[in-house]
Amino acid sequence: MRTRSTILTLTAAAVLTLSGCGEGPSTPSTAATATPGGAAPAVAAGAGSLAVTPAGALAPGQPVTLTLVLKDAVGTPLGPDAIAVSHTEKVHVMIVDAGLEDYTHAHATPATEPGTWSVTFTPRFARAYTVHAEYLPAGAARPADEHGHGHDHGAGHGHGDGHSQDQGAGHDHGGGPVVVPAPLAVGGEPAPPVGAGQSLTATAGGLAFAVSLGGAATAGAPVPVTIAVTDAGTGQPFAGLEPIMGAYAHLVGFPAGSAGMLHAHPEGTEPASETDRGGPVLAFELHPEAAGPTRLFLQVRKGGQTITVPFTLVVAD
Ligand SMILES: [Cu+2]
Repeated sequence: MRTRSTILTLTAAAVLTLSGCGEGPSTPSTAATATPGGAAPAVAAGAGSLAVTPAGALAPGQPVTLTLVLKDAVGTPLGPDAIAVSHTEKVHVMIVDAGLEDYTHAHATPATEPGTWSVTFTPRFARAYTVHAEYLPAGAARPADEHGHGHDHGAGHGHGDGHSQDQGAGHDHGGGPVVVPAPLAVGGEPAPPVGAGQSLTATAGGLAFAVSLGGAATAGAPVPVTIAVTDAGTGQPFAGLEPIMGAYAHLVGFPAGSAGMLHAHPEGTEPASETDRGGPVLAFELHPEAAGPTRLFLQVRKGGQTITVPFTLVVAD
């Protein structure tokens, strides 16, 4: 089932890459309205559909506004009333290129047409991209959401099973957030293959990050992941992570060669106010779905600046 939906999504992406790479500035690539979810039952099952249309020419370094049309599994447009706030926003949009190098996490704002949202991003490459829309259907809001500080993955916050993420192409896991992908071709440039080597340490924004696995990372099985944060200058543990979108960190993963997406937040208490601080160790539970390299992007905030840190996790079969 998972494999089938991935293949269908990739087929749609391939078609788009072929038809959507005209360089003409006046071709707002109608091909980009191809909706893998709309036509493909395997993707739409339990989830919904996403159609993406750029409002202008797509070119590296140029901001472009994308129009997103969100529909539920039976084709009803999803406007602001149909979507609950999760992690401070209604519609999170994760955009990544096929080489898994250029990652954007943005938020969509409602547009005039029912179910229509807009979001602006600036691609770095003339490559194929995937746009993932993540939202929590209003009816799916959990009791935790009533606390009013952006809890969405209710089960991950001390309610028992520690499952604190959503994942996969159009996957809807029992009332939690829904993630729906759609292809977007910025250009026809081939993306370099995602490196097969594991890379679990990085330095960014004056901080050093080291990922540790609490077991083997295997497709289809949960694995505990901790990320230790230290001051890159002094080597001292860093416990000053500022809240970002209602959490101390966001960990988003993309398996190479798939339209799937993982999204996890640190276990434990989420920030209740702007002055709360997180770190020095962030603990997650990841559910890798596909064998091979998965690119992880950690987002944290320090000194008011968002720091985005890439890692590569190699997942065994
Ligand atoms: Cu998040």
